[in-house]
Amino acid sequence: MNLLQNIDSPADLRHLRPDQLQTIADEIRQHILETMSRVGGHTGASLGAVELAVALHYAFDTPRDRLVWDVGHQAYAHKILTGRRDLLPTIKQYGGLSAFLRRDESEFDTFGAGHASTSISAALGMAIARDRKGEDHHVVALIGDASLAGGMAMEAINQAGHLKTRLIVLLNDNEMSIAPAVGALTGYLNRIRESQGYHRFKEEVEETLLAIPSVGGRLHHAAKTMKDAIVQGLQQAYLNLFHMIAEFLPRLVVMLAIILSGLLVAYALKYVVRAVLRLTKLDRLSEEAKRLREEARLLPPGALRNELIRRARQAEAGSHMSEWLRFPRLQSPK
Ligand SMILES: Cc1ncc(C[n+]2csc(CCOP(=O)(O)OP(=O)(O)O)c2C)c(N)n1
Ligand SMILES: [Mg+2]
Repeated sequence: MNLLQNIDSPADLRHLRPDQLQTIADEIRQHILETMSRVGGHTGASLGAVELAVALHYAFDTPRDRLVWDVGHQAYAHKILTGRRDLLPTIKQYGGLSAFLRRDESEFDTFGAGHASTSISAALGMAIARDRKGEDHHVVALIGDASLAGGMAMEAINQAGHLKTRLIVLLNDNEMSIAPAVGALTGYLNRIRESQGYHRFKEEVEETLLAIPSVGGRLHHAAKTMKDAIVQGLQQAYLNLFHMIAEFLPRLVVMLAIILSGLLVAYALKYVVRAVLRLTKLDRLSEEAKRLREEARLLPPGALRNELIRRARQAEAGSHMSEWLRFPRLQSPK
């Protein structure tokens, strides 16, 4: 209890560096285990909420910001951090600390609970009062996964969403109630949790690395540094890409416009050339028709003359303007 013995209030806790918080959490856990093994009490739920209590008292300005615990049986770390560290052995005993939260026991106990599912409702009331008084502190409700399924919690969520009051609700989802949690909401929470497969995977990798004797901590640190570097590198690459796009986009648009208009001009030219060629061919065919008619006129009536006249007509038909100026794709099938 090296660090913890100097923590008499959350204000003391907030003087620590973030890297000291895990030590504090470990010392609190040790204190709870040692004490409860002697005097008895709610051990499991409280052991599961040690880091949560440390983080909340560190992040929020308690008691100005209001923390509202649900049931209260998981708040031993909260009691230890809020000036009741040395009284913990008196818990659940006559004249001693309550096993739950009591407003007359500490100004940090904002709501005396014992029943489950009350925290959001109580916190909502506090948030509404805060707004009416023109104050600006935070109100944070902490609720367990089983208590969240209680009717009162549902009513409070419904009302809080309706009023849109500024309120923080934290779900302490330990997949546990008095017995393993069941029900539709538990199923829903499980589905959300499973969809966070990446976080699970990350936790498992971290746990595996940390479990390796002696070098585990360093391996974990190295892996984290490497992951952070990759993430940072990717973020930088994305940023560079966006910068490049922002810089080159106008030029790209101009280039595309030039290419597009070039294509259009080439396409138009193609048809001009084709039309010129056709007109030339038209002239040639009408010359041919004239020549054939001339030759046919010199011949006596008969098969050969008829053949020449037929070819001359063909050439005349071919030289017809409307026929030859029509572009091939627009021609109706014959
Ligand atoms: C109205 C009411 N019903 C039942 C209980 C009994 N009870 C005590 S703790 C608890 C469930 C707590 O589970 P959870 O909210 O997930 O918190 P955890 O213990 O996991 O931290 C229940 C139902 C109660 N305290 N109040
Ligand atoms: Mg639970």
